[in-house]
Amino acid sequence: MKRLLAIGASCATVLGLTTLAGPQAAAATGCRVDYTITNQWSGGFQAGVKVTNLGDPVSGWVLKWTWPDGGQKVVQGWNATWSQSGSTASATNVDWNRTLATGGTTDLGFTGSFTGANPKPTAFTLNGVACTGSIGGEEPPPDPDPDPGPGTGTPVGINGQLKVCGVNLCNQYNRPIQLRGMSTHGIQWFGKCYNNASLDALAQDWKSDLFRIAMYVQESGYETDPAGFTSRVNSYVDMAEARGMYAMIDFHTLTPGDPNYNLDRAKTFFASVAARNAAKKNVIYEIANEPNGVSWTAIKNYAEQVIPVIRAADPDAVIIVGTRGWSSLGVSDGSNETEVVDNPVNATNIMYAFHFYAASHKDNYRATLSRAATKLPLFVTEFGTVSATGGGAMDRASSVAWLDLLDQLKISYANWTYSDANESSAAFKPGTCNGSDYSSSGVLTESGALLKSRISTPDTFPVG
Ligand code: IDC
Repeated sequence: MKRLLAIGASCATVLGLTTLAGPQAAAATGCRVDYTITNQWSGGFQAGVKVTNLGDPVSGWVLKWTWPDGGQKVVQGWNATWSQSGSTASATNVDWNRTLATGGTTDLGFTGSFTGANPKPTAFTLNGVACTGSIGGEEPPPDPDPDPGPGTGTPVGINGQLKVCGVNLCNQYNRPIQLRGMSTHGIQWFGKCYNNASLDALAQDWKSDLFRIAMYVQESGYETDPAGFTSRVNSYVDMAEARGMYAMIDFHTLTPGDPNYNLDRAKTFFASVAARNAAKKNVIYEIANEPNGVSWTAIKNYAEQVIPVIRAADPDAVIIVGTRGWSSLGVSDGSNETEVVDNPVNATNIMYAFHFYAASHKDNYRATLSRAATKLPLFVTEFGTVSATGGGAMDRASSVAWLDLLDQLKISYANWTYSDANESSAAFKPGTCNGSDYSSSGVLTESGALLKSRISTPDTFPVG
């Protein structure tokens, strides 16, 4: 309201019509559209369309534009329902991106056909209002009395040191929260993707709460250079901290599947990173990514040896324990959560990992998670929108069902991967990390666009 009054005072003529109806009826409107042609071939092209709502929050929207030379047609689009009438294209929200907060963005895209020169559209409307990149056609004056109030600030600034309370992840006020964020790919391969520009985009543009640092142990990872990988992990922790994000240190065991194979390495590594980062509030430890081909008893035994090493240096951090069958709570091995419920790790302030890949893991995995969430503190430290190989087509319906379920249960998550790997689970198109643009919609894959639109919605962290 403060902002509306300020605009009314400075540009009464622009808002003259609406202010006549009384200040309470004068909804602020405004939008910005960034349209990027990301690929073009003979007669066809692909474009990314980033929509930013600059006005009051909207619940339901239609974006329209008219092609300047009438030569283009939308062939297939995503993240909206698309149609075209004559030379006017329309994109209508789908259910999960219906709400756009003030400053909220959503990334859409489509493939199209064209004849002629394929000029970009220059005029866009959102719910009938011209998208001029400002509110009501004018830049608002700066707020003379900015009042951040509760609920603003960075995720770590608001929530502080985390702890497990009951089955929830809780903040410094002992209130349950959900963290939403992204996982790196293997840092031994994709180090070029983790730099100041990409971390800025993750914190500011994606509004991510969490940065998971996937440090493979095998596959040219930690075992080849323990000191080098330890120091890289620490520098990523610092980069996340500088931007107010939580950092999850993932000891990314995968093959071999028995975490005890790496027990000595885990003790050495965690003793070092826990001592170095003990005073920080933003660190979460994940001690074994995906145990596989191994019993729950063996995993529990590993956890009960590694956890005390971390606790000795950093007594209050949350620690996450992987579960049987690639962190499926045993489901991928034909078991279920009861083996953990009946025989939990003997430690406090811990959570259990649950992983899924939306195109491979559906209703029976969702049922397990829902059931287990009433009994165990769970953290989805890794999931993909695609198949368990990390590739194949994105399964949008299953991914949205999963994300809705996680939101409903307030289960925190990190998506695989914030990288430009040449596989459909990656958020960026191949080659993105060779450049410096991590923000425009044109660099996102279909999975990246979905995740960015989900993660960047405002957090509702409870305070006090
Ligand atoms: C995959 C990567 C792929 C890499 C492979 C082996 O996406 O590029 O070649 O690992 O290192 C997991 C694992 C995660 C996998 C991912 C997709 O935690 O390391 O990454 N996945 O297969 N569990 C289930 C799926």
